Amino acid sequence: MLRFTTAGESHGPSLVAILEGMPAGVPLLAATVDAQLHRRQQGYGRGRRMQIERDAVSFTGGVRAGETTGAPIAMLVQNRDWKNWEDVMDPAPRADDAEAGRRRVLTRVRPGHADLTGLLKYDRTDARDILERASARETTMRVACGAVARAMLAEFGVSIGSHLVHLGGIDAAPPAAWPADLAAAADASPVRTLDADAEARMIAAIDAAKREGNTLGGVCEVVATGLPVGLGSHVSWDRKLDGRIGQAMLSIPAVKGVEIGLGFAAARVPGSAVHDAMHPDPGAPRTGGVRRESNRAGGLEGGITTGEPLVVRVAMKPIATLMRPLATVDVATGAAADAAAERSDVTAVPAMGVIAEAMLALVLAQAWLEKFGGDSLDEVRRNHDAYLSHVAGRVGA
Ligand code: EPS
Repeated sequence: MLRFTTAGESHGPSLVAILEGMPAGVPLLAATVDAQLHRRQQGYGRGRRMQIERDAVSFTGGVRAGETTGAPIAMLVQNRDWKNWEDVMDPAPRADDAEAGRRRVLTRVRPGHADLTGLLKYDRTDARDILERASARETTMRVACGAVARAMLAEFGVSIGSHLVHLGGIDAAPPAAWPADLAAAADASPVRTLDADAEARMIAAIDAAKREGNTLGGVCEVVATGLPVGLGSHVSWDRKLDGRIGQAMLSIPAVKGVEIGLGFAAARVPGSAVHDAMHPDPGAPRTGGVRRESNRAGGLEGGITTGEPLVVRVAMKPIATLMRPLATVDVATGAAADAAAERSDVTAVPAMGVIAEAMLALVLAQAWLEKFGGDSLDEVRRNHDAYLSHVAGRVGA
């Protein structure tokens, strides 16, 4: 079972993750992880924090001489901003704890953030205890774990990319075809869109939102190619791959919607305009010797991969920290107040695409190891190759 957990606060000393269940023998360099961490730090509309951080991973377990050993993979990323927050975030009690200003206590809870719900649930008086962990800074370690999952999947020719298709009311024109390296093509744009015309309008919209003290949401499309038919299962609710992808995506901070294939649009048209007609295609083992006329299903039927590209769209609401704040309640006094305005981003939708890629990589690597599981990469490869050659002879054989 592939599983991971993360820990660490946005302005604490460091972020950590443990990824358990990776087979031995997966080639893995810190630079491979760092390349993904760097991608997550980009995107027009980020705040000053991203100029402070230079996220770089240290392996502290599970990797030796450039390969995984099969042991839990332990990873650490330092927060460079920690040096500015040591007094505020010190794990030890301090004599000046009572000085609210010095401790950056937050009580004017932000609508749309975890500030109030978390503070009440965990019975804290300072929402900083909540927001430091609710911060999307945590996604750094998801991207680190996702980079390891991608490294394993890449051994089998699976590749994952994303691009931004909507930002703050502006649609990008859908590309005629996805570029061969979708991730790299999108990374060339400051908002990670493939539509140069929309890019200019999106940048102008981000500038306008910043002037107005506002924030913007958007939608990214995530695509995985090179998958075989047969990951996931139809037999139980919690093994259906679409459900697992939905959960993974909705766990990303501020993500409010997920679509697979046609998604919501499938509800508005008849079945003949939704389902993908099939034709014999004996030379295509990944799709079970079948070719589909279209891929409206987005690469999943019955909770199982079809072998067509897996297509997921992920919608993010605007960030909750507004420089021109909404009305709220000060939980220290009970009085009406303006919400706190902390340093933040105008938009992080371009980065969300990179995070969604990582989450998809983790779900797919988990399903991959369930299907082809082994303790070494070679064992996984033998299981995978034997399955594909079996499937190649199935339809019409
Ligand atoms: C975040 C607020 C900003 C973002 C941060 C998420 O940080 P700060 O409060 O330090 O200005 O930059 O995102 C990251 C640090 C990151 O690495 O993505 C928030 O409140 O969620």
